[in-house]
Amino acid sequence: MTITRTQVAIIGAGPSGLLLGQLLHKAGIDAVIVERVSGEYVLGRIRAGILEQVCIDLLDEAGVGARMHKQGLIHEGIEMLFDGRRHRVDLTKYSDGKHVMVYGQTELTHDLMNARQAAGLTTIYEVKNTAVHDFDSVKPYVTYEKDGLTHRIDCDIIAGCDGFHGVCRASAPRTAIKEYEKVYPFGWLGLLSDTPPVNDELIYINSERGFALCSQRSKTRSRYYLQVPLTDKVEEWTDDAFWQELKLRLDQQGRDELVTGPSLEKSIAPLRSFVTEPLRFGRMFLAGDAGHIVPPTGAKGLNLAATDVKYLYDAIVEYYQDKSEAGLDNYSTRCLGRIWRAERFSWWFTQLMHRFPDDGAIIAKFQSAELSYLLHSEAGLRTIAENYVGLPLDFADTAELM
Ligand code: RFL
Ligand code: PHB
Repeated sequence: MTITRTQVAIIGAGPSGLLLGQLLHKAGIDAVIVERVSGEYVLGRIRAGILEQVCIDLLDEAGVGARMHKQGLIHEGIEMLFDGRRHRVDLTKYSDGKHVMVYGQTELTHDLMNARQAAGLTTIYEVKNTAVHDFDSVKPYVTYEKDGLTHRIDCDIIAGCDGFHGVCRASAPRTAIKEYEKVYPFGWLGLLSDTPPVNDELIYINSERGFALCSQRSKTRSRYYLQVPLTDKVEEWTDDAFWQELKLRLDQQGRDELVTGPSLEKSIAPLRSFVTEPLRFGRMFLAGDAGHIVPPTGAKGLNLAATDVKYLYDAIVEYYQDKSEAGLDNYSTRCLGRIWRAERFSWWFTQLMHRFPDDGAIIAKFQSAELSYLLHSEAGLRTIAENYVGLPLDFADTAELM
């Protein structure tokens, strides 16, 4: 067995792990990342597309924001389509000047991978049987297998950035963990295509045939989603069937302007709300999807991951530079304040926009009435806008009020 030593062992090279690694590197703190799959596989997962300002700021702080600022698209509004009519939410007006950025998770991950490689930092891809040990002591360590050999990393801190199916949360003692979960009775079928987006801004659609979303990655690449039953198989959805169904959920303007083309990728994602409490187990800390999942309706998953990483990074720097554990002690509480608010918004927005199999016609009427109220009320527009662009970071400091 080989034994190496680092300060922070990071499990998972998704956006959370890579961003934490980059920030720690900038602060002169040594970290090693281990990842179960290959770098190409990580980049092949088509996921988030919308960054909040806190996420943009963090990427700048990590020194990887240049391409994002060049290629990302600033969006100051979203459109909501229901009862066959579109309504615009002016995000900037109703959030006191904020906006979001369209920049794919794939691109952001690519930027972080390149920066890590350029700095000569270690990421070990395609590891097997990762295990976390002795995190209830001050001498935790990680083991993994690579090319048939077992390796051990001794460290001070383990950062569990290994997503929803990772090993870190699963290794926390069952008596010390509480998990909250809601699984939704439908999924999102996503399609990526090199076609110009149907609209300059995203369109969130509540239609009698189910939810749909018109999103984008650039002026020439579109990302569309359809609510589908969980029993649907992606192989059964031809591109033609997808485009036809999307047209049926759009309005006439959308049908006229939609440009269709071959799919680059199609996949079905289940929808789930999930929170783990706490996020700290001795010297092991969960960040990003390892600790919580939101349904994608509010575009919050990646942004929440980024704020966890910021809080964890701040705490680790404080630990090494000031020899203080106060930040590590507060990590879970700080994160959970923000997480629960984003969970609430994502759940609320999901139930407002989707057709649930057991709901009768009256629920569709309630949804229309609520949307109509929200979109014709300054308070309603502000509620949507300030949540969508992301609540301020210091909201978390009011967690004790919850
Ligand atoms: P990830 O991206 O899942 O990365 C975790 C990494 O850990 C690795 N891993 C292991 N490595 C070593 N040993 C083990 N035992 C391991 N087990 C797992 C995995 O291989 C993986 O590489 O989690 P991370 O880094 O926390 O990032 C979270 C985000 O990926 C996620 O929250 C977002 O994609 C969610 N999301 C969205 N978020 C937004 O903020 N805005 C959006 O517009 C948005 N759209 C979306 C989304 C997620 C979606 N899906 C498919 C769930 C749209 C969709 C459709
Ligand atoms: C995306 O572009 O993938 C996307 C955008 C907004 C969402 C969810 C996903 O709410």
